[in-house]
Amino acid sequence: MEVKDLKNEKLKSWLQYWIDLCTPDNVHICDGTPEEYDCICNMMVKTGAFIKLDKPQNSYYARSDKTDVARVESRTFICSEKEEDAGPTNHWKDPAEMKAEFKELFKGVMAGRTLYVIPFSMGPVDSPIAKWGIEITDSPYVVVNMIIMTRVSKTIIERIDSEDHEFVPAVHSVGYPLIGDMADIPWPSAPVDKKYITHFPSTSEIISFGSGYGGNALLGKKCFALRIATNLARKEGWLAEHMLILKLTSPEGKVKYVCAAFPSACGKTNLAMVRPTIPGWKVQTIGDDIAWMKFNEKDGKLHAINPENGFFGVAPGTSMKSNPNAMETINAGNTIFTNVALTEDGGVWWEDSDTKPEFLIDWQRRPWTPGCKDSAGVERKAAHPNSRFTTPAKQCPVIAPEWEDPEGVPVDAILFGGRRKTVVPLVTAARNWEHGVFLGATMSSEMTKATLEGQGQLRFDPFAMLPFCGYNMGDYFQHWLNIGKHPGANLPQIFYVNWFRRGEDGHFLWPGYGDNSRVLKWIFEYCDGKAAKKETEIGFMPADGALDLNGINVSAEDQKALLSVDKEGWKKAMPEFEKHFEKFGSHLPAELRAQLDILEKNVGYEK
Ligand code: OXD
Ligand code: MN
Repeated sequence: MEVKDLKNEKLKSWLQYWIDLCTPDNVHICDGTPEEYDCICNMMVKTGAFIKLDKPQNSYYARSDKTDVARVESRTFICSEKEEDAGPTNHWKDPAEMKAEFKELFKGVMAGRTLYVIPFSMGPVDSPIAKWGIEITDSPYVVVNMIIMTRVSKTIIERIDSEDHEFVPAVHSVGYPLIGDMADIPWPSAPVDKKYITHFPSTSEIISFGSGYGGNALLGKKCFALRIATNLARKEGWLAEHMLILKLTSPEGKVKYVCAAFPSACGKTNLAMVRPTIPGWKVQTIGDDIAWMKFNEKDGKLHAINPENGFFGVAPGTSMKSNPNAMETINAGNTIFTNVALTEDGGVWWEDSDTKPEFLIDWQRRPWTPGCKDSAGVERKAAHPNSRFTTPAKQCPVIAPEWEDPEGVPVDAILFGGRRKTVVPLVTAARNWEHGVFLGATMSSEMTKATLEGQGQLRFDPFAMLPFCGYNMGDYFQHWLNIGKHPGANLPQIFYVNWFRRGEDGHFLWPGYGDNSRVLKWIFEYCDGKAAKKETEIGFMPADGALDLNGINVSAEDQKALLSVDKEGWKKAMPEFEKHFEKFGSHLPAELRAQLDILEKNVGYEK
């Protein structure tokens, strides 16, 4: 298939516009087949962009430019017609001005390169919850990562062409044309102040310039499945969320589906694949990062799909101890590693993994030995802290058989949570939907730096969506409240969890990891109306003795701290809650203001 053969005017003229502007040497329409994947990987090995690893099998290694290592929130923009619609938590650019700037930036930008056209589905191709997109990119690294992370197929472009199927148009360039006989480099990208990751809600377009890394470039993930999808979900009455999805099976074989939103670095992938420590309980994975949930009119429940097809996980900290199922997924092969370290025997390594190598080549191509320091005397990490693995979800040993069910799975419980050393108990159940939305809207995590400095500053990250909500966050709160009013809705129960509470001497009060299944068990019973619970100032909590602690040692004192209300701590936090809500001005729903008033009254806070 070639662009000239396309019949659909919208599709054809969109593609032709960008081809004419970017002037690539070649155009390649991707089909997502294993042959295409292998062919592009081999080509990248030849150009030096990839190293083929000896282990795991069929796996590759890439090192980025050292200035292009993470999502750049400061260069991420919502280009709504009105600035107010982007809201106080997003950066905004005028859409017409942005497009005018892109006309210049993209002029000839793919000279010397191939323009790849990637047709993809977010979610199982024919799911009523799935959506389709086409990403144009000049990065072969993006193509092969997209083949793992989304469902790429030729059928999608053929059906867009013949059925006029809706699609999200997404354009990406690394912003590094090869002019004349200029040689390419392993990781082309543009300087930070030239990078743009932009979203146009009124046309559902995504345009990304200058970065080849992760969410900046794999446009199906954060740009489409969250920022654009939140806009579509608001219009169409569903939810696009930064949540894992897991299947929880009791020893009696009863099943519940749980979604959970935690900010980055709070263990979403670990919980999605957790190995329970309580006999007979089973956890299986549906997704580890994003959930799309739509009402199913038959049972009135929100049904969730994982729109992704792979895991793009942070490598450091992933080990047989923290997440054996993720390690098995990776070790099954077919994985792309980015910015980790290389071992002498042709494998990869990162901090806090299972081995202690004596020698490595670090992510910046330098020799590394344990304890080696940089020129400022600071111990050097071998892997970049945001180094990643891209690996197919289907390789996960605990992937649930229904993970690709086009109808999605009926959600019984939604968990919110963050990393809190103090105040926030192990688990709280919301009194009702509005209270649950309040818990999501006031989600917070301690900023590590602030904590080190002893300031205990909270960073509010509502619904773990701070960098991912594609419109005014206050209106997004209202959308969540509206979902609760859906006629005939059979809503999930909402909970707030905190695995990270510490004692005064700094020790973790809760063992975490596999033992988090004990909290999942209480949640399971709660959803069935069978959990022993007590009502408190902040919601419902496990009654004394209700949490299954058989076989672990949590002292009576620690249990008390984990499962009681620190009224003084809550009282002290209220001014920060007030400040957080003030940001949303007239967009803050009255119901949430009323929820804050209830909390303040319950904990005895006077304004
Ligand atoms: C991610 C993130 O990469 O949340 O998933 O930053
Ligand atoms: Mn994420």
